[in-house]
This record gives sequence, structure tokens and C-alpha cells, in this order.
Amino acid sequence: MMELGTSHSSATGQSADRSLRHDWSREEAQAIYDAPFNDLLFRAQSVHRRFFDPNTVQLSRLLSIKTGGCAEDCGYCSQSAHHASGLKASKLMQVEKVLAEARKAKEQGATRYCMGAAWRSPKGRDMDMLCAMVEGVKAMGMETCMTLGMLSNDDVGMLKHAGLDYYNHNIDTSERYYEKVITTRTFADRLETLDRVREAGIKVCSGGIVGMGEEPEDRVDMLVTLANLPEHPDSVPINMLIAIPGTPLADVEKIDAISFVRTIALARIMMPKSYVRLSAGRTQMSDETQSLCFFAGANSIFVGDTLLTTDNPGEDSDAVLFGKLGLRPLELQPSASAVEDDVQEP
Ligand code: SAM
Ligand code: DTB
Ligand code: SF4
Repeated sequence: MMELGTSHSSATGQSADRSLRHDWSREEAQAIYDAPFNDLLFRAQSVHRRFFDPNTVQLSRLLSIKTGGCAEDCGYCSQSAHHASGLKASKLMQVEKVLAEARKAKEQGATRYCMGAAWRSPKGRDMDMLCAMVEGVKAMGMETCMTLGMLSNDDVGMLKHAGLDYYNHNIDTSERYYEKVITTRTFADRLETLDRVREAGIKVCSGGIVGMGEEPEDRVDMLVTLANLPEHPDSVPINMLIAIPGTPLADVEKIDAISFVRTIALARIMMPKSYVRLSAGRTQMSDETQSLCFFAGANSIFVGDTLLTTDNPGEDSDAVLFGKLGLRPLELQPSASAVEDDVQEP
């Protein structure tokens, strides 16, 4: 796919980093979010350049390893058994099938492979297969990420032992708005799993969705919660709601692109060393909106023509956009993962 040159990732270890703040007040964050747009973007781009190559974007690939039939009632999700989205539920995918898909993603330039399951939490009987998926993908030289719902201490222990690099678990919105969107679990449940993951030494990927009918204050509060965690999430996915027919949020008013870009910029400013991912919703965005997101500090995307159950722009249109903008895919440092002999980087 992307035929442009690549850049090498830099270590973003932050545990003892005093340049990172964890004491943001909601008032100062709101003032940044509300600043004149040019001031906001200039500040976000300046912060971005202190810690990252501004023309390099990390590429992740998603696979739905268990689709639909989920017990949770998340108002945005096509996979909830509570909503009539018409999605067909399927069982956990076989390990070999997952690894075959992962190999294709690696050939297309992805450096991180994210496996998602429509679960409230995984069952003990699934853990061996999940660990085998992590081991297999890692052996190909990609970073591994899973998103499986809430985890117990035993679950995180097993996934860590298998070599899982990242766990994605979004807080999705502010604490205040959370119960308007999801009733089958609490915001505090979400934070508890994030604590377990971090304490086990797995890198945290956590962000949220904008455009669910929330107020700008909810976007700010969501980001303040993430920025004030004991460590900033290594990755912060910012999704624009994909309105799914049959879900409670199907007809919610669309967020305007400028507010979306402001959300990205605030994430970049408060979490300067994190990868901020321009996640779901890119099919609804113009090239110009995506470009503003990159200028505001987004430096990661999902590649490939599907996300979990919905469409994504696909490699051809991303290659064209990267060409127009002079962006390059991030390349992993060779030491970042174990690498199979037959796919070893030069
Ligand atoms: N079941 C697990 C969970 O909820 O953590 C993992 C899969 S879930 C689909 C992962 C994330 O996808 C959600 O937290 C949400 O941020 C995002 N997501 C789901 N449906 C979406 C939609 N329609 N539009 C935008 N983002 C969505
Ligand atoms: C995240 O923040 N976004 C991804 C990933 N983490 C798992 C999921 C987006 C899902 C979009 C709707 C769908 O495809 O079903
Ligand atoms: Fe289930 Fe996750 Fe969808 Fe919620 S977001 S319904 S937990 S798959």
C-alpha cells in the first residue's frame, strides 16, 4: 500500500516523565478547547512537533474476532443484542483464520493488529484461544492489541503472559453523560479495568466517541479524565460516531467537523506523548477534515476497508491522501516485537 518512505518510532516511555501533567483542571482544558481555532491548532501542532515527527502516522488494523450478540446496551453499537441493527452474530473466530487475516494486514503495512470481541467480558474458556492469537500475531512482528470488554486480574495476567502489547478499553464519554449512553455498566467499571491493565504492564489504549449528542463540556471532561490517569494512555482513539440504523443513537445530530478537530487538538495538548488516533468516522470526513485532524496532532489511523462492522476508507484512498499530504507510515523499530524468520525486516 503506502509506497512512501517510512520513519522509525521513538520510545514514549512516560512513567517518570515530569514533562507530562496529570493535574489538568476542567476549566483550563475547556479554555484550551474554546480558544480561537488558529491559536488552538498552532499550539497543538507545536506540542506535536516537540515529541513526534509531524509527517509520520502509525497504522493499525482491526479485526472483529467475535461479532454481534453482545449483552451490553451501548447506545452507539451495532453489536448489542439490545438493538435491532440487523447484524448477524457469530462465534469466536478460529486462531488460524485470525492469523491468516493478520498476515494480510502486515503485508499492507499495518504495524499494530487490534482484535476486537463483542463481549461484556471474555469467558475463561476463551482465554487459551485469545492467548494463541496474541502469540501468533506477535510472532509476525506486529504489535498486538485486544479489546474484549472488562477484564479480571486472571484475564490480564494471562494476556500479559501471552505478550499482549496494548489493551483498548474506551471510556467513550464523560462520567456525566455515560449513563445516557450505556446502562449495563458504569464509568467506574471502565476505569477499574484500565487500572488492572496498566498495573499488569500492558499498554493502555483508551479514548472515546464524539457526536453522540453530548455537550462540548462532555468531550472536555472525557479528555481530562484520560489525561489525569496515573499514566496517559499510550494511544487515545477519538472516534466520530458512526450512526447505525436500529441503535438508539441512529438519528442523533451530527457533530460539526470543527468541534471534532478541537477534540483532537485538546487530546494532543494534554497528552503530548500519546498516539492520538483519528479512528471511526473517516468515511464521513472530507480529505480537508482529516488533514486538519493530522495538523491538530492526530498521528494514528485504522487502515483497511473495514473497522469492526462498518466501512473504513481503504488502502487505495488512504495512499492517495498520504501522497497529497506528504505523510509516511510509521515503521516499528526492529526490536519492538519478536519477528518470525520468514517475515523479518531487513
Ligand atoms: N466490547 C468491547 C468494548 O466495548 O470495550 C470491545 C469492542 S467495542 C466495539 C470498542 C469501541 O468501539 C467502543 O468502546 C467504541 O468506542 C467504539 N465504537 C463502537 N461502535 C461505534 C460506532 N458506531 N461509532 C464509533 N465508535 C464506535
Ligand atoms: C476504537 O476506539 N475504535 C475501534 C477500536 N477502538 C476497537 C472500533 C470502531 C468501531 C466502529 C464501529 C464498527 O465498525 O462496528
Ligand atoms: Fe458490546 Fe462493546 Fe458494542 Fe458495547 S461497544 S455493545 S460492549 S461490543
